[in-house]
Amino acid sequence: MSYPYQIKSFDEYKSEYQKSVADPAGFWSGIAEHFSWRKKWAEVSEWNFTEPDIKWFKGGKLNITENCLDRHLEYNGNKPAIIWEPNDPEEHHRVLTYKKLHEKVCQFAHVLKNNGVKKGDRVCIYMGMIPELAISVLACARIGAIHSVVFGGFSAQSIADRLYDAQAEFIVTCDGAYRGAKDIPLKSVIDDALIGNRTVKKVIVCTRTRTPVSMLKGRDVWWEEEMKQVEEKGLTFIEAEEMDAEDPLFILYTSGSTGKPKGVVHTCAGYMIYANYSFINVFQYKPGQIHFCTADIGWITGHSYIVYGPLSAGATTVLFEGVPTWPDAGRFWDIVDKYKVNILYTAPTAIRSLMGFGLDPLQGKDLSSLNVLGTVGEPINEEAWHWYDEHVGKKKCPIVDTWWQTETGGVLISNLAGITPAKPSWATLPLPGVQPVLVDEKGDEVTEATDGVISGNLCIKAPWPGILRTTYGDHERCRTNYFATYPGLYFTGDGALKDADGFYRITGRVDDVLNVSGHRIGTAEVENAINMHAGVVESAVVGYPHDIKGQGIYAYVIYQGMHGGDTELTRKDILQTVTRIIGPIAKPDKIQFVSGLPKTRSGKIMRRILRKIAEGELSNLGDTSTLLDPAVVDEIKNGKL
Ligand code: 6R9
Repeated sequence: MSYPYQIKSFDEYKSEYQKSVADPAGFWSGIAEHFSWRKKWAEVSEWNFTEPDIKWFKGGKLNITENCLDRHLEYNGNKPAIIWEPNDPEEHHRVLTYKKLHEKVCQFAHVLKNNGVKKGDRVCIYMGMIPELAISVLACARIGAIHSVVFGGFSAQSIADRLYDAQAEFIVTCDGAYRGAKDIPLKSVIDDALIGNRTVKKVIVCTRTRTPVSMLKGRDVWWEEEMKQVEEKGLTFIEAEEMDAEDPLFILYTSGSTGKPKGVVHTCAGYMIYANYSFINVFQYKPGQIHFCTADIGWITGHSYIVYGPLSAGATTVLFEGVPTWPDAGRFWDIVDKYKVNILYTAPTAIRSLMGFGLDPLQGKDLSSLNVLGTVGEPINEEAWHWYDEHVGKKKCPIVDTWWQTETGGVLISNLAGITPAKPSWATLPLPGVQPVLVDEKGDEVTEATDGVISGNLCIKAPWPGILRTTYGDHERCRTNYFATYPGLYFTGDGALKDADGFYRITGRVDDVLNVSGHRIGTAEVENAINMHAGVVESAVVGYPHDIKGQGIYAYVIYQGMHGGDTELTRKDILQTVTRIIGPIAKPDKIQFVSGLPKTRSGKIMRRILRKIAEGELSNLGDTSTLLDPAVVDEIKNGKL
């Protein structure tokens, strides 16, 4: 494949950017032309941010899997699409060519159909990082079913909530998953999630760990047996469902500042084009290169930069089952050397954790195949940036610091590898088609700079094709969350700085969303989970700086009837409760038992004060005069962990 819309110089970036702002329709239709359409669109875009109502390529008909698979078969059928590296380096890896992947996707699409899945049905996918996960995702897209991938670390309760919210009727899962030294019993978690569930009709179970499972008659079927039936009929192809450009492609749940996670909805054409465009431009992918994104497909990064972006570009994408530190902290470097990886895309938290092992794990690793490095998920500190640059990239690989969100579908602000300038810990410039603006609390654009730098809340003025369209089943929630804070603008929830060159630096969330090891977790979600524990009267959760995770979770808990005063046991019980309700990723790092929380006279918790105490800034707590009971602050300060 060639990529006529790959930007080749800084000047070209500037002119493309200008064009994208002056004539978005002309700009995006020039890119959309390079995809396979069943029917061309009538209107490039139609939108308002009030309702919001956003449409791209209206009237167009297509199927994303024809773009990710079929169109590569003629010239690149024997090229590796997916290289799968198992958790255990001793186990044999697998390579799926485009031809093989196409065949498997078609066959599994038959399996889905045979089990009653139809266009528009919601299919929950809860699997480890094995090729069958990508196959399931693509098979859903092939027949127009809406996939909702749930990360393998979420608890039964979290899955139950998501199944209910999406009214999902089908689940694809595994017996278990390997992650480092751990085996995760996925099917048994699904069984728990299905207690009391009224919508799910079928569960398809793929074998991976041979963990014993219980298979419910009439509901649960084995992946292998279902595939065998299709194979025995000699079926290797299924016609792709013709989808409207704006038909939903997937739902992905993500945390917000209030309530339960929301189901972000992306649609077929706009998402595809944006994932592809951003992949090709940010990473400067060249045909034949090996791309390794270390994210899990359970997060948006895996959707866009393991599956849809690379495959729509005919690229080779590495899918890694395990974790960076098992069997040792040299695992990423072994994978890079084994497959001659050219592009490595990971998270700052992974880099910081590997830094902690020193340089020994890098001894004897070649890494000379690397051309481009990338980071995503949270702000990268300069120390980690320089370590990545020196010890991994050997100072010859551009680092792209890619800022984006589940809601944006693809990267919005980043340097383009080797094409536009990099600046450590700055995401730098917006991609063509993206118009950021920094606003103050009132929503007015900030123009006043301090020392050449403007600071404000990051919003986007106009839609790009990959923007979310709604939150599943609750459009009003989408409006209030993203489009109502500053009328006429998409509000990201992040704060940012902008320097005199127009470069952006993302400083972090300005709402009650935590970013722990690059995972988004709402403080309210964690509080609700803690409050489920019998004996907890009330709790308040804030973030605090954490050397490796970026942010840690600090919980203040009012508790009654402590195990005869055994706080250690109570602490463990609370952690257990949070693990059950959400999953291990939401476990507080610190729990401080308190007798009261600082509240205003109207009963609002003053989180600002709790945040400062958690950060260790005890001397400057600001104005506490509006508190109902200022004495409580001293008590909390004195008891700080
Ligand atoms: C892709 C992804 C989104 C939040 C986002 C921001 C933070 C992501 C970042 C970054 C600074 C970067 N974030 N990339 N902050 N620099 N390069 O991570 O999506 O899980 O939805 O998280 O992550 O705070 O708002 P998601």
